[in-house]
Amino acid sequence: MDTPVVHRRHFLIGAAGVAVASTVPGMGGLAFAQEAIGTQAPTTPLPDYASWKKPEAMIVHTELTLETRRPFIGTSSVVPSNILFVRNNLEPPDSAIVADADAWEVAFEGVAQPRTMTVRELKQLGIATVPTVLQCSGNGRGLFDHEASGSPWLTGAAGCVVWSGVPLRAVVDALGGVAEGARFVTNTGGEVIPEGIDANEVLVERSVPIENVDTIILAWEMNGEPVPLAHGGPLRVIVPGYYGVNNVKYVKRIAFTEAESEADIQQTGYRVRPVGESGAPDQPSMWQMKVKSWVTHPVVETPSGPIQIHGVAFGGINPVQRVEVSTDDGQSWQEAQLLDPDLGRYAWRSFVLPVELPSGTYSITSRATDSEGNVQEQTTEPNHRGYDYSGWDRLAVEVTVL
Ligand SMILES: Nc1nc2c(c(=O)[nH]1)N[C@H]1C(S)=C(S)[C@@H](COP(=O)(O)O)O[C@H]1N2
Ligand SMILES: [Mo]
Repeated sequence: MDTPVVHRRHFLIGAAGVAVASTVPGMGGLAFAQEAIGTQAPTTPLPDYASWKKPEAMIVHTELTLETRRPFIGTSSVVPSNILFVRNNLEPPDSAIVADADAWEVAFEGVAQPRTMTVRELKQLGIATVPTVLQCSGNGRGLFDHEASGSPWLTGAAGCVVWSGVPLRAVVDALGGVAEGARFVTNTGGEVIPEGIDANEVLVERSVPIENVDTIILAWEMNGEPVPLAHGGPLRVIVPGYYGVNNVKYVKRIAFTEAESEADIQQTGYRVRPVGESGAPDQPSMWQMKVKSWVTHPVVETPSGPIQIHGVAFGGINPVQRVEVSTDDGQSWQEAQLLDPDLGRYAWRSFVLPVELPSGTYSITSRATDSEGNVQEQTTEPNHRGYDYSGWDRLAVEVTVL
């Protein structure tokens, strides 16, 4: 794609600027977004395990956190693997594990006949294909005013991906069913835990409610190829509609448990609470995602005349029902058209609104509604860790129509 020039804007000059200022106290988030959505040359090289990504499409926050630049998201629903974001809590395992992917072993516990199975054996039990939105809990963290620790993701810690693998239900049936009393599916990542630290502090082990047993798949294929190491190959848990962290990569243990995992990432991490409070197990866990959408084109500037405003929308566990677009900072809204294909309730849906805009500066944003009538929020109240900014106010883009 062409490389748009990123212009610094003077937020208080002009009518649109005033309107933005009224909904963006401090304006830090939006100003930051304006700089980072552009396609300026990358300054930090890609880490080795993700060197196959398209550098110009990625913001490299750290070696373990790579974000997709906003305008690189297209309208054909599926995000190509080479621009999909990456988020690791720990160093990924050695790439040798994907060289012989079928030999990877997973321990199944909390079933009538517990045992270890290889990917080769799992491939004999069944196959399902599910498009899902993979979104980090911290997507949008950079749009909050408070300085929550963690990567200041904008919109690009999310992507719609097609997964293939075995339905967990088929595995459970083959192993005699779930043990009595189980309330959670607890999945453990296959990273090597560094010596000398308490495993619970770093272990990537997440529990989700057992109801998900009928939608979870254990995926060995992503967008038509074996799941790459960066995205959790040889085998990854996919919990449709749930935040990224629940989609455990290089899964080595799947247990039906009475209690949630003891790991910090479950007990105190990924808990939604007011700014300044510590995480605790009685706070909401980052499980089901919220209804959300954002514009992906135009995002910086565009010629005047006919403009196809487009973006993506999803409803977590519910399908998207409608998307509205505003070009005047939320004062008026127009119904956008949802584009085909509809890849199902867990996928995102592209939308488009054709408009004609005279030269000037516009605050453009979108607002999605899901099939249950849940409407994307106008603003997201700060939460301590800066989880999932979904407000259409700060997801707006300031676009100069030339
Ligand atoms: N084993 C393991 N699984 C993991 C993680 C991890 O660090 N280790 N990170 C989680 C988080 S926080 C997110 S957002 C997603 C990111 O998936 P991706 O790197 O394929 O984009 O993986 C999740 N699964
Ligand atoms: Mo995440």
